[in-house]
Amino acid sequence: MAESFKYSGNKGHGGELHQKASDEHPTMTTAQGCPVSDDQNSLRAGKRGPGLLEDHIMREKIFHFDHERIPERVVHARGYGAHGYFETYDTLEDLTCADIFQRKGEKTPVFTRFSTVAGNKGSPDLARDVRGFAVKFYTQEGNWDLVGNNIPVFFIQDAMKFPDLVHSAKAEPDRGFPQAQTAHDNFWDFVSLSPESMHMVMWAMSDRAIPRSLRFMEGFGVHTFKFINAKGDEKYVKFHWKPKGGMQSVVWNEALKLNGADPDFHRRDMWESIGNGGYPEWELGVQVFDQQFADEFEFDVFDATKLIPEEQVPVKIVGRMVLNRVVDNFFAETEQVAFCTQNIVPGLDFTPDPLLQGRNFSYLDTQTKRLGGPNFTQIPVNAPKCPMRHFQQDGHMAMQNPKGRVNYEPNSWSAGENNPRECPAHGFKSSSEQMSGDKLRYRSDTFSDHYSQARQFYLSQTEVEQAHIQSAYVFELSKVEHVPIRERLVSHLLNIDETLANKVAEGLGLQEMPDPAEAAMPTRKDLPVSDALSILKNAPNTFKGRKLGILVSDGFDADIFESVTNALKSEGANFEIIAPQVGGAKCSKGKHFKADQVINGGPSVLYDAVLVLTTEEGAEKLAAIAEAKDFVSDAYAHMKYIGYTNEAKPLFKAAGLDGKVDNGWIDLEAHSADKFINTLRNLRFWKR
Ligand code: HDD
Repeated sequence: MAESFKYSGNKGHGGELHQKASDEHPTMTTAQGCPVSDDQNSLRAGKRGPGLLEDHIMREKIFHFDHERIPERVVHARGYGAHGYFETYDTLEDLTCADIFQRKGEKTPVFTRFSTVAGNKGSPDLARDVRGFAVKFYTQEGNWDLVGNNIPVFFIQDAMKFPDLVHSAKAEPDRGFPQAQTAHDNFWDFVSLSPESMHMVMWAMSDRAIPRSLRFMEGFGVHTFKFINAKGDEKYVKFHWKPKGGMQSVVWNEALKLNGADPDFHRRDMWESIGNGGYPEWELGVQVFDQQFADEFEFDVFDATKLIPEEQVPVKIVGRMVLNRVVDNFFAETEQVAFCTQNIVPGLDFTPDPLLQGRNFSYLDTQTKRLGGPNFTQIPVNAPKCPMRHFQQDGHMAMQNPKGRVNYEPNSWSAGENNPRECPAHGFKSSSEQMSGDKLRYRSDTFSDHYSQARQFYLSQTEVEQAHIQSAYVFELSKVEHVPIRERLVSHLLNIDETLANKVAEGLGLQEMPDPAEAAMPTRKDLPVSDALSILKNAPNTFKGRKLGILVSDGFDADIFESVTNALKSEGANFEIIAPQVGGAKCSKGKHFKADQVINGGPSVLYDAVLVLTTEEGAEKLAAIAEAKDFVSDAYAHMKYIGYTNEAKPLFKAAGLDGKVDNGWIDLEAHSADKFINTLRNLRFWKR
């Protein structure tokens, strides 16, 4: 991906041309194609005189610059996209006539954008937040946008509440902060007054909201959709993305430090993974069920605050998505990509889920505003890759007006490429459903259980994960200034799990335990634990796609370095060298290695595990560098595996780690590189 680099000096004075067009550089022009002779100096009256309005070249350049920004997305402003393909594992023709699922092995191009929800475009990647997971499939029968999240449920049940939810989560309007954080009064005030949000809030307080990498998280279509086959048979379906690399998250203290060390941590990781050929991959799974299941299920399948446990309806894997190409231009593609939940294709349909119904208006509306008119569908990243034939025309930036005389129908002009007709046999058909009832604003009683699945989620976590949830609530609520809001939230937790409520109340130092919140329905205590809901119970047991940080100084052990880096390569893992100088260090055999990071630029939070290779003298020197001490003490505090040799001990001692050796430390003189990698496959030493 690296560009070739050649410095062509620009002295910037003397009125001469410094960067001439040549065989290597074509002539620069204006947007109108007029060749530019001088791009350094504006037109002026006299050598030291005022500028001239006549300077059409400067005016055009500055005018265009002034218009470079478009409105950022009102939510999911910060995102990162990549191209790839979806491969269908097998035909699903018995379930759906969607063209993308008809042929085994067929590859369909996709564009996928991941995002955080609350922060602005420039906010840090490791905010505690839901991650957007939006996929545009360019199928042969139109674009299908599966606009999901990395959490399978949503905060609210009705789209009517979306503006309130988002207003409450974003920076408070009078002060303009906090940025990219829900840890403030407005958010917790809103959710504590909206018991329907309690299930998703629980997910947001879990490790799901601080993924290690966008590559290591699941994705969900959230809503129940419909599959319709060629005979018109209907089934309900929920979509799941399962990361091939397994799930993995960071710990909160690590997230806070990562945001300082590398605010672009997730996008850089995506960029690097695609660049080095470690293509991120997910499998698409479907939970398919019929009306009878929907009628018998404990909850309403049209309620987006509920999920269907995988143990109840297994996820059938139907294909895989591989992201293998970064964008050519971030603005053109990642910024201008316009996802719309209304973009579905024959063989799929919506359900009456009131959140989905509202979304189907919102996305089209927002894209029109964001991208300036109805022709955003003609921007290459949004344009379908199958033929489009219709009589829509004109509008801002219309680039694909229909050719010829016909722009209406019915018409009596002869058939041809420019005279399409509707096709009852193959065209999109909405599923037929009987509707009746009064016109009313109403929340169905079947949507009233707000706590049972929150409880099920919490109880399905490992102890480590439960502890993370407890401290996440304490952290967030401790940033809330108004004690009654804290208490109100704890009153909901009492309806979910008493131990959790007590831990949070204790962590907050609440003076008095509130009464449990009034509940529309009692919490069900009979829902079984669902292991699929835990990250740690589904640990991937691999170090593939992960990164080891190797802290070295002059004289570091060449043999250990070589055997570890070879073992990493066979695992499909990466490493970076961190040294006192970015120029690098010499190994014990005298060979010089360039460093990837200088110590204060490569803190251990950037890595999944660390290795320290130094000499005793080197360790003494490292012991005097604050960032080197942080490197190892943070790795220890974040439950990371630490590879070392005895020479490094002075550094560990200076970092306060004397006597702290546990099974998460691997002595590379006593153990082979293979044993080291084998241990790293556990990803963290949680027992610490
Ligand atoms: Fe949304 C963007 C996901 C509810 C209105 N949403 C947006 C994106 C994702 C989601 C991933 C970013 C797409 C991209 O990368 O460009 N949103 C969801 C999920 C929801 C959800 C999974 C619940 C199941 N959203 C939701 C509701 C509404 C919106 C209920 C409005 C009533 N969402 C929007 C939006 C955005 C958006 C305002 C902002 C920018 C954009 O659409 O393109 O229209």
